[in-house]
Amino acid sequence: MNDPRQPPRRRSWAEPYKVKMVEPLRMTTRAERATALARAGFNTFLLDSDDVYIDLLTDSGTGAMSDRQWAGLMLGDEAYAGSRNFHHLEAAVREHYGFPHVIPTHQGRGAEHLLSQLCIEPGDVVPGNMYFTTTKFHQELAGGRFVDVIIDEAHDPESEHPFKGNVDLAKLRALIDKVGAARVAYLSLETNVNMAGGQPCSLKNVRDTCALCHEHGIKVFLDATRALENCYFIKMREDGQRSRSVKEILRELCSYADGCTVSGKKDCLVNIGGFLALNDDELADRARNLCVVYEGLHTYGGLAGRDLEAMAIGIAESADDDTTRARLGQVAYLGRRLTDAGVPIVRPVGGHGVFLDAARIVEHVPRAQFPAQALTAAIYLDSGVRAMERGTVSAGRDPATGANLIPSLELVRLTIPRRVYTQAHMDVVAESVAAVYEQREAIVGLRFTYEPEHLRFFQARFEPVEGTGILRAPAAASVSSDPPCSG
Ligand code: PLI
Repeated sequence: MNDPRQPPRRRSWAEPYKVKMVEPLRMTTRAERATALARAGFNTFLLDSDDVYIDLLTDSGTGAMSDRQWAGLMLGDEAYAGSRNFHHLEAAVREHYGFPHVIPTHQGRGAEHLLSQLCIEPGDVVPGNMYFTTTKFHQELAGGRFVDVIIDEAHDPESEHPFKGNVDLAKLRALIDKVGAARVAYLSLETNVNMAGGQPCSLKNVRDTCALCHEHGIKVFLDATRALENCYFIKMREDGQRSRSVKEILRELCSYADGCTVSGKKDCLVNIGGFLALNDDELADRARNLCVVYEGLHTYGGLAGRDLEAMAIGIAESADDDTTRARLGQVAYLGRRLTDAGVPIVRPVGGHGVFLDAARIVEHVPRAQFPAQALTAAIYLDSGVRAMERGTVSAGRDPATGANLIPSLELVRLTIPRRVYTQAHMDVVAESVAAVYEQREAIVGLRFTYEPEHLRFFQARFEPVEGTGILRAPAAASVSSDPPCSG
């Protein structure tokens, strides 16, 4: 019986699924990891996954599919044209996102490419709520210039603003006044803004932003890659939304926009796939036509029929309050453990990962020596946990001047794949990051030994600016983290 004089006891929650199949992981020694790190040029993208224990590089395409999705793979209709799986995907997108035209693409950047080529003229500006690497790249490839119109709080890792993904309407208005509406190709509105730490936009802000754009005849395209996760934050944080389902909120959110690009590898719970969805008939015809050139016929867009089926099923599974709650709950758990250990992270904890504030953690490493890249390498060395740099390396260079862009946020992303790791894995991650935090002063900066021309973070190679390891020698000798979960 509940005792009304006692405060209600906090009850644990658990995921709304259980494990049916496991994938063994290889444990490595610290010496093996040191060798692998040097071989990878201190870039975690260049590590072999066999050398990784817990892989938090990305939540993109790394999720676990359900038994229903695996069964769906067997129902693949591999016809070149008009596959029935395309119609299943089309129906799922229409039901959940509400856009009538659906063009599958091999992944999110395929949709970004089509949209950018169709809607951007050389010299146009494309405002958006913080850049994303591939999105901005395709906008620039089409001759556009990205302009950031996100609220200032998004650039402050310590601000507790509940909707750090919001567009600053004053910044957007000033930009339209300055360049003229005719030079604004469209507004690119990302949900759960990745580079800000997985931070959501409010429903009100999306409504107001779209209204302002439409007043000026400017279209709004969502990057709805993590829209469902954004909708759960709306449900929990926005006045009047608590009793609504994420499914209902998603329909309303999308109803304000003119279309969306989606990387299905996130919210849609598949290992490959994406789509472009549109309202406008004529634009959709042109997109279907361009799809044939770059992706494949407009009913498969570079995917197999089975991939389309898995994505259709994944959309419906993700649009479920319990699934999304468990997803965000696991990310929040890791965030809490790191906060308890005193590690500076982006606040509030976002949707798809916990972002370490590398600028504060390794403040002795200058930005020109890539502190977040160095911290990422040190975490891998400690425990075999693979994270990703989201700072100066990811920001790239100014296309006009060639100078390194120095973003306000210098972060390491611990990205949580969906439905893959347990709470015990999160404990190992938290303890490893806390151990590295304690030795942070021993971390040394990095310099390029190879810098690719485009999206350099994927393939760049580095070396330490002093010595040969990522930790100064005395600290490197004093630690032993073999095996990662001994004791
Ligand atoms: O990796 P793609 O091509 O399926 O999707 C590109 C893409 C578009 N928008 C957003 C917000 C993304 O996060 C995104 C890809 N993200 C990756 C790969 C990530 O690791 O975050």
